[in-house]
Amino acid sequence: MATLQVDPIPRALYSLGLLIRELEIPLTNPIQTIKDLTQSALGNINAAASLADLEKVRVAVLGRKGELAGISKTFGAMAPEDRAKAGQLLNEAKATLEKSFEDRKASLEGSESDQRFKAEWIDLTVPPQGIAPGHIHPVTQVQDEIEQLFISMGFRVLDGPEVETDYYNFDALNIPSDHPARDMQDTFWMTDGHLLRTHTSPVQVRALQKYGAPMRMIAPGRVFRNEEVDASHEHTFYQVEGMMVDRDVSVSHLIYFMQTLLSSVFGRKVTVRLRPGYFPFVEPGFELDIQCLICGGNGCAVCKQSGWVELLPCGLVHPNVIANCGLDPQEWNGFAFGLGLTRLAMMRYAIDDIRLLQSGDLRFLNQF
Ligand code: FA5
Repeated sequence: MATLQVDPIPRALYSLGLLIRELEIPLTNPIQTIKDLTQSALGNINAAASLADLEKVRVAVLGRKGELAGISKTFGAMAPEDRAKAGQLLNEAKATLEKSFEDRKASLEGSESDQRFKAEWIDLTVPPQGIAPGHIHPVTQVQDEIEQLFISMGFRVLDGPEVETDYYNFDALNIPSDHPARDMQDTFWMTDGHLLRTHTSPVQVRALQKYGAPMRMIAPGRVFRNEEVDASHEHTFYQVEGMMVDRDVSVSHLIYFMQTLLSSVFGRKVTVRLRPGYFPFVEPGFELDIQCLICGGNGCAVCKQSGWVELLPCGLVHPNVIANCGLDPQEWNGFAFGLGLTRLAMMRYAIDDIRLLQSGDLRFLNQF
């Protein structure tokens, strides 16, 4: 144990006759302590294996309450000339340690990012594993084909709102509110008086009002009906509206386009029948049925044992609709159709239950 000589006791204290004591303060030599501490701290800095370890060393040695700060507190008890020497040494030690700390930090940062880089390294040339590519839904596949076909024949593809007004879904299509035909399509009404469109026919009116005549357009889209679901009926399904308005359009134009549509989608002969049908927005109106391709016409759940599936109702646009769109029915006429797109996809791919199409069942969807 070293003995530290304290400053001479002021004369005044002698004269006052106060108790004179010889102070003995147990203290290791601070200069030696600084040297020892510097050596061991340098060792610890170099031995730090991570940035976190290094930070611990820094706080223990160089921190505000660290060992160097602790030593400096003992300087007050030193002789002034020793104090100056110790102070200088302390500053040198601090500078040495700080530099060594920064060097070690830079090297650790480098190696840690090297390690991370190695750990996170990705070989971009490795072929992907277990990725199941998606594919186009069968209804969308048929829709895409129909769009391409009609575009090639000079039709434009239009869209319309799924939430419709009473006016566009019914009134403008010659179905006033007291008309019994409103009951043909069970409607989802909204509390504000709007409705979910029951068919794509409102787009006929919107198109003619917006673009006028002559007009060739199709409008694929989703429609909604509040009805019982079975093998061939959904509450939500797809239709493609089609319309051509010009001068002197006749039923033969209509039949030509229907034939072109069906032979393009099926790529082979399919049996259809045309029979009279009633829709207030066409006159004359027809039902075009296809012989059921699920059972070959023998009768099944899809065709309700009839051998026929209602697919493509159509007709010549009613003069009242032409007039409701602001056109002169004496000058303009046309044909319109409302293809059951979901049912067409069923026939095309021999799907025997319409509910599969929106089931989200991957065992079903992955077949396409
Ligand atoms: C209409 O919706 C008329 N707007 C079609 C039309 C347009 C006629 C232009 C004349 C001129 P319909 O309600 O029959 O008509 O429906 C048309 C087609 O949609 C049907 O032939 C059928 O293929 C399909 N369809 C009707 N209800 C359902 C349903 N619940 N689920 C699946 N498909 C349906």
